[in-house]
Amino acid sequence: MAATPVKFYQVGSFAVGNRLLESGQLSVQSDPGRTNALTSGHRACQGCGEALGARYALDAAMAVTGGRVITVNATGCLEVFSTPYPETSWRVPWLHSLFGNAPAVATGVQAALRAKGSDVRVVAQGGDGGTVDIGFACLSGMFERNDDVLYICYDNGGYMNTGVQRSGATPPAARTSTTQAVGEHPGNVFGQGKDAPRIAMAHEIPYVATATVADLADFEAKVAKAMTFRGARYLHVMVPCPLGWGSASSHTVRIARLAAESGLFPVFEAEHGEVTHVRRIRRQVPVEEYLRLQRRYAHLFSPVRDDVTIARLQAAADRNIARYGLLEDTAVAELSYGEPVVTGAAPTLDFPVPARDHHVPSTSAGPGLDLHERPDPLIGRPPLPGPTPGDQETI
Ligand SMILES: Cc1ncc(C[n+]2csc(CCOP(=O)(O)OP(=O)(O)O)c2C)c(N)n1
Ligand code: SF4
Ligand SMILES: [Mg+2]
Repeated sequence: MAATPVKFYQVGSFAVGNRLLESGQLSVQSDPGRTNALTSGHRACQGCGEALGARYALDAAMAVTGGRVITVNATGCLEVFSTPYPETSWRVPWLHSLFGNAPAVATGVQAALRAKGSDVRVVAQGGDGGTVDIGFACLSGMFERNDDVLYICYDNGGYMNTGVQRSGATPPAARTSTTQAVGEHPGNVFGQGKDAPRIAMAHEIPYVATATVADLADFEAKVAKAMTFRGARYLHVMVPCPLGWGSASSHTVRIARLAAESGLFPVFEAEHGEVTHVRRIRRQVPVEEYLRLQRRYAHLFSPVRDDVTIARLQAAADRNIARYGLLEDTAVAELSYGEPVVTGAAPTLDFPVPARDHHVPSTSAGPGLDLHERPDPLIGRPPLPGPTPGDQETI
């Protein structure tokens, strides 16, 4: 697909993909030749993390595949704000599925492409409700069959498009329209909900990663890396929603950063069920710094401070930090990156599909593009910023 020239109006700042950085650190978004996958004119709220995330994700996927991507989109804010019929803001081949069947539709698209002998890749995307709730059976099936699809979940912790109802990804204590801040335990309950990245890992698919819209270079790099794998891949992205979270639109990136730096949202990568990298936290911030910026947690601070609930949330963050080693500098185990252990004989299939445990380092950039050996995922571009030493560790 032809690239759309992008005009940059800001100068002298680090905005628009940090384009004033050294060439070796530039991101896809800093390139005026990028696809501009989700262009202007859509109707997302100001400061929508989902719009920001989708633009970066698809531009990165297009860049690494040479523009050979078809996108499948579940129903939700991303679909609704981008495609009010007969208009669209998508500059990529884009297909709207139902609320709950994006993984199945993506599987079908991929099967059709395979039957035609096409090397076009498939990226499916949806909100947390469409992913962890109504679409979960389809997603689990897609994982279990190891279909060659990258699925991206934009997690804003609720059914935002229909009025901020609770989803299986709504965090504890958060107020939504169906978990009101009333009663003995106001807001969403503790002890429920789904940890989708860990459930995806339990399927032992080739690649699972989490990211936030606060670290877009990391997010771009993970999308690009995901496209070097064949088989099912899952990216779970934290995308603040100013409307649903009751936050300032200017705080979207700040809140996403605090989610990661508090430990409430662990940022990591996993291959074939094993964690391979974590995004280290330079300075752990108390969860309170994250909570206070959002009115969905206002009941924790007013009319009286709820120390018990705040402590429970802090404990959840501390547990993540311990579980993923987000602060520790000791490498637990040196995994052989990209070299999964294969056990048992592969089943006989009547059509050729990539073996479950086989990482095929080939994209339309040509054979041999292997990010594990060559951390330069973007075709014809300077390499993406790599992890800062000491910031991201192999464990
Ligand atoms: C079968 C079905 N049930 C309900 C709906 C209404 N519906 C559309 S989008 C949506 C919520 C989407 O939530 P999520 O997937 O988290 O995406 P978000 O809007 O938060 O980005 C709902 C309930 C629908 N379209 N189809
Ligand atoms: S309601 Fe939330 S997710 Fe939907 S467009 Fe607005 S900010 Fe984005
Ligand atoms: Mg949602």
